[in-house]
Amino acid sequence: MDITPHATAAMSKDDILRLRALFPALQQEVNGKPLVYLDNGATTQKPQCVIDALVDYYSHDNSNVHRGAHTLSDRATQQFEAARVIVQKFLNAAKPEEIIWTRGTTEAINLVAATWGRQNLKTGDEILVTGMEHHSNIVPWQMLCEQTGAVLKVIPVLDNGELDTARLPELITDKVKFVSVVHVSNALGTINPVATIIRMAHEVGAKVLVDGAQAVSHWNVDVQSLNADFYAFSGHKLFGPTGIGVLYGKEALLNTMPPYQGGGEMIEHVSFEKTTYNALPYKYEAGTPNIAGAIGLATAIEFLNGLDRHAILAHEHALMARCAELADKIGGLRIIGNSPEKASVFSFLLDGAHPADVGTLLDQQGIAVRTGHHCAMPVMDQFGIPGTVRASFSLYNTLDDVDALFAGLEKAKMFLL
Ligand code: 7TS
Repeated sequence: MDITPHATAAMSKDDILRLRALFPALQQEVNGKPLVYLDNGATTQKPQCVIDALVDYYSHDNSNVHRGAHTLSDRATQQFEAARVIVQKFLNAAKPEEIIWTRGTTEAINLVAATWGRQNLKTGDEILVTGMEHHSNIVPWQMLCEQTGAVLKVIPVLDNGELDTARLPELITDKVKFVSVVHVSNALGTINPVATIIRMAHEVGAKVLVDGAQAVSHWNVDVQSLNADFYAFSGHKLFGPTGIGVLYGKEALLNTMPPYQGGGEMIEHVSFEKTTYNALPYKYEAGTPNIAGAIGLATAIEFLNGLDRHAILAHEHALMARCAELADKIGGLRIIGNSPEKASVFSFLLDGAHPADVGTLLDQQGIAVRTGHHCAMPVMDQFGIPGTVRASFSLYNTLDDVDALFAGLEKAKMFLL
């Protein structure tokens, strides 16, 4: 999907309010004020259809998958595998076998580090990440470096929050065996040029994982046109349940990698002498999976498929434009992350105020934001700050929510400054 913002008209306020009405958690007061939920980067709220899918599954079909000789198990298995196909189509993966269920983005990245990484890396090989990664795309690679003697290298971030792409040719050398890069930064909102990075990495024979945790909720990602080797995301940031996520991997790669965890489901035959492993995708899915979670995530994707995602993206850009306009007017606000390619993440500091205090004062007014380092300490260090206040917007946020945020900040300033 074309992610340039101006392709389509944004949604009308009535459209947004109709959408918002489908999310029960948004229809409440917090601290005596209507909830303004601006913490979508942490997790999105769930539409009623997703909640109903979970209740329906547990009320009627609850059973273990792929093993029961009975009707409920058949029903659960069919829904679980249908969910996999829905995710496959959502990412435009070539086959359902390329979709591995995980607990989330974190587990998906750890899976690749522990399997492909341990199998393929040796002393002196390089792994490349960006300076704006979430800890879940740093620490698994550091652990792998300790185990293999590989070296972690970093693509620097410019002061405006953009990736320093001028450094790519000197960094992507034939020492680099793996590149793991965030599609959209959760702390800055920066959209990274992942297609370019993938192309350059492939030219030196490296494999690439894209951390899509903050991307898939904003536009349709096509893993084949990106030519990503691996793509990871979490269901809960995509209007689905917590505890379910996805690792996409190219079939040929997944077939050559060793399994991740051992246990039931991932085996073909077990004896004390030798165990053989199941075919894809089950080879990577040891143990009873999060069946309800997979069904809930598929319901969330079908919900999204029923919406005009271009119009939603244009709407999210309109919210960010309003933020920029109001940020200019309020004194002493410093935006952290001004990349020209940016998703609907508004990270900032108020001069002289600690982010945690700003967050508390906003919460007292019913406005939910996240404060702190956002699990991205290295990029905070680069900006020389301990953290930010982050408002992250989603399809159900209105321009009124942005106005409420800035009115809330004006009030907070009266207490703090
Ligand atoms: N990668 C990115 C870019 C993220 O934003 C997050 C979560 C993760 C990975 C990890 O996802 P998980 O579902 O496995 O935990 N980011 C955030 C955030 O910004 N606020 O809370 C969680």
